[in-house]
Amino acid sequence: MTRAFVGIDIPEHIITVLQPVQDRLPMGRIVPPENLHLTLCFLGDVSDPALEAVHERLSALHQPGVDITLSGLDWIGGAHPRAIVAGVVPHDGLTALHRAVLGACHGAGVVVERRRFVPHVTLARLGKARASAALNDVVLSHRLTPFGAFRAHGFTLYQSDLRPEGAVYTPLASYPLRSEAR
Ligand code: 2AM
Repeated sequence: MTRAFVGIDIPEHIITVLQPVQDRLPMGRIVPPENLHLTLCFLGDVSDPALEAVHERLSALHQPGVDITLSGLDWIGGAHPRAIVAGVVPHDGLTALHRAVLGACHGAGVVVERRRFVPHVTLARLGKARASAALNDVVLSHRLTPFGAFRAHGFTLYQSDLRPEGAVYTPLASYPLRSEAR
């Protein structure tokens, strides 16, 4: 079985903006720069044949490239936040890409958790710790901070290995997005 997810890489010029913000967070496990990404679909543990079927379906997608704008810090996880994230400005193109990837996974027979798609880039994980007042202050002070924009020209199928020292994400395959809308 392979723990897998589909996501979009964050380019260097955005990581450069996000890192000083991560440095200001007074608590939480900071996501290292090489792990920063926008999840399109979390597959969980999938068998090798299912992963191959997902790969085939993702290869067959012909979605256009998507403009992604990151703005504002936020908590996710409801009443007991589990992570601090950079928000992603809602965009029809991104929603359409998410739906297409979800459809590819379903088509491959992978049962994907039904969660509302709230695109974000996780910057730090809190685990079971309660957010401190100092953390709340930093998040509030960056509520509306723009973190930049980029055009996603592709997306990636990742293997995720959970290790005591943190998750290791290994790209298994990358899929281009069309450079112009049809
Ligand atoms: P998160 O950043 O909001 O935690 C790899 O684990 C990626 O898949 C993470 O970006 C994570 O989102 C996302 N993901 C979505 N659902 C998940 C789940 N049930 N378990 C673990 N990761 C999940």
